[in-house]
Amino acid sequence: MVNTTIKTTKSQEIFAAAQNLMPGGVSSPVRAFKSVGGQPIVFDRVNGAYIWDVDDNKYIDYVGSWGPAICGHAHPEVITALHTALEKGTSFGAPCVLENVLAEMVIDAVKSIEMVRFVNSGTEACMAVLRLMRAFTKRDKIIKFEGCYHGHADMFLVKAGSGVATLGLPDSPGVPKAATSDTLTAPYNDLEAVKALFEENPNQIAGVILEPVVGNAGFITPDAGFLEGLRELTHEHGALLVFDEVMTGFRIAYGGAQEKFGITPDLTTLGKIIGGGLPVGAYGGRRDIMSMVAPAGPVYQAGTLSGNPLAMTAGIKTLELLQKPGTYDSLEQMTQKLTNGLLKIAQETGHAVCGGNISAMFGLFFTAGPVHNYEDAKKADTAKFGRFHRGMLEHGIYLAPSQFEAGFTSLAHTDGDIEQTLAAARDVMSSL
Ligand code: KE4
Repeated sequence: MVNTTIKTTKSQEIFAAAQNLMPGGVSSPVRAFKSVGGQPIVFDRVNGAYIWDVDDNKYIDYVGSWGPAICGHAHPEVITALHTALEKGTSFGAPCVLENVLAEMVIDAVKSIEMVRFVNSGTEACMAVLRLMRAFTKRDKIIKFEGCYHGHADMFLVKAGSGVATLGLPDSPGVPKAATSDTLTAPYNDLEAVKALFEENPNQIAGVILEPVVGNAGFITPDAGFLEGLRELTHEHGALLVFDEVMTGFRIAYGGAQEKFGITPDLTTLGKIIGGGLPVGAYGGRRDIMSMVAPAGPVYQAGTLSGNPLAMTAGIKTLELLQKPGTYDSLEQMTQKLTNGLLKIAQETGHAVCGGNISAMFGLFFTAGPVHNYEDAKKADTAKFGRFHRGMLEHGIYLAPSQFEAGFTSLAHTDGDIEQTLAAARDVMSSL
């Protein structure tokens, strides 16, 4: 029992039972609060920027289901659209015009995407894009970056971020050497290391995959020239550049981080926001590459529920809402006010903290920084982060339960919410 001022009786009962039924009592590891201490709160309902737990405590939510809730949870227009779609059934397993609609919206939004394939999660999108990279280049090796997370497929569980970093797992048992022997890693923001890998593995590297803004080692932004350098290096060595925009897509900008930074990758993965809260992932890019995907080409990938009408409906409505003029300016201003406020309060209360935001994605490290890569991130005081997280929770503020995750704002957060959050942070940081 963790000393807490909020009533968590029902959460504790439900979570205790859950631990007998599901490993760790959760459907995804990071939810178990392992690295922040205490036990997770069990959600009852969400709406807009808020969560209510099963003990009827209310929280301002800065996780937003890890990204999808950028328009606010249970947006009335999304819910209404889903009710209408539900009348026509839930899953077809056959072509449906809604897939055309969402595909056109994604292709219009993300300039590098000429064709797209829908799947059911970011993990599936990254798995498929890896197979496609290898098929197109006829090379097997890939480069990923320490601390970046591309879902839980075997070949990516090498120095991965997110829950792997949160739990401090040395990668994962059950992953055969053969699955990761072609996965090369480099520190994020280290072009020299990437150049060396290309020189040591001539004509063997299919491509480089990265989070263009990292959200799975905490929030880490690309140094000036890093993304451009990767574009040049991959061109030079006949390799592909793949942006994993599962988290940054439609969050950093409507056209993703690639629009924000003016870089054109060859392939992109998407997820989270394009599903509007229902399970969707996608991969897309150059037509000459995507045309290799079955049944147009020989690269096999499939999925029972891919492109299902409910998920397409939620994604379509969410992107429509994001198209409203001024969306990203208001997300930037509000998130900047939050992040700058938190940094200022940390400074005034004597804590070494660094961080920042890009649009509706932000992060805070309990270390003086700067944080350019995963090694830097690991210098953060995770125990202090845990105390901060718990303190904020008791003040009704729900932050991602790990130092190695990012924070997410939404169009539903108000200035009052930001003020309330900063007041809570001042309280908590004063007694950390
Ligand atoms: P999913 O399979 O969880 O839909 O997507 C995997 C994935 C791929 N690429 C990036 C950049 C991602 O951020 C993710 C998933 N993000 C985590 C949050 N750090 C999902 C939360 C969780 O694992 O519970």
